[in-house]
Amino acid sequence: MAKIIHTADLHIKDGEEKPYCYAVLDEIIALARAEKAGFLVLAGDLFDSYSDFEALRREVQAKLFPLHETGCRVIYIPGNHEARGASADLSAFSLDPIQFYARPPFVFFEAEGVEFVCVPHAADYDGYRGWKVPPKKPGAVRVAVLHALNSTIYTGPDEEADARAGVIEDDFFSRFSIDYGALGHVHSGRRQELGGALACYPGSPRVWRAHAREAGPRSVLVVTTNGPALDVRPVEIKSAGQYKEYTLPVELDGSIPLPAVQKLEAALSARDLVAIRLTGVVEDENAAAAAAESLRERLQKRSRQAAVKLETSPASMLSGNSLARAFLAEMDAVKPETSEGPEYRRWLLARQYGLEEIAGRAAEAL
Ligand SMILES: [Mn+2]
Repeated sequence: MAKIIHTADLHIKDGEEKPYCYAVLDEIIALARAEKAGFLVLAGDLFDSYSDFEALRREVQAKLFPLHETGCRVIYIPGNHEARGASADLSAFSLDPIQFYARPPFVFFEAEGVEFVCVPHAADYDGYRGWKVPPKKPGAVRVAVLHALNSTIYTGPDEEADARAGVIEDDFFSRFSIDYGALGHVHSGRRQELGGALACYPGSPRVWRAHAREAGPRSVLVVTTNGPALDVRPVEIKSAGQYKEYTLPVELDGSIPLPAVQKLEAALSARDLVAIRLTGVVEDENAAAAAAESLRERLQKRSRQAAVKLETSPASMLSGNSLARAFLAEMDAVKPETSEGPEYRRWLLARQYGLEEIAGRAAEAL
């Protein structure tokens, strides 16, 4: 029986994000210790760029050293990001005792009855049919470590337009008798049977950017082999926080309803990355912009990072619209007497949604 902690795409970055990245790494190391894992597999993009790799590799090495001392092998292949802006050949670096495999096309080794095929990231893997991978020993479990896209698992486009990953074919897994594909590159978790193997993207263990693919709890995979059977269990990384996005309607005067802000704050953790879209029709967009900035400052105190985007339109765009004028007159006629309480809130929302609807139709008619 062997136990492997499988993670990828930590994207450790120098500068203000460094403490966050290290908190995530520390939690992964603590998990590997607690699980008494025999292997920690880092399937690429451990660093965000070559310069981060160069600046921080010694610190990361020092962090991982005690784990190695307790008997956990650390296996690491470079992803597409380690090569970003590289001015030296990655395979010339030693991260000892981390088993860093950067020499193309692959490195094969066996430990504790597990055979590893470690494939550093490449722009393509077209020549893999010619690779001299030894035949699998009877009773061995074979793990491929890859940082790549696979079109069966991930059907969307590579959203990293400036740093695309090589594509690995399904046939790779059957050809080399792979039991488990320890993949990296796709930041949301995925698992799929591929050519007789179970291939998994653990997803990034941290929130790398404001993007839907980063949403949801961040986790790593604990893979336990029991003969040919594999058990794969995700474990959430709490220090990662989550990516959360919300749309908030603003009032006609550009203000943001306080109850909505308080509700949102209550749902945030200090590690979260939060992105807000402010929508609605406003009298003056400058007032909305000022409210957006103060909301950003307020949320910044309650989260790791906050971004607020203004997607409003000014009501003056509608002043020449007869439907809008008639609608506002009707709404004024049913305006509640007090400007507080749920009834007034409902009225405000109804007016706002009505105006947005009219604004949308007016835009279509242009
Ligand atoms: Mn990548």
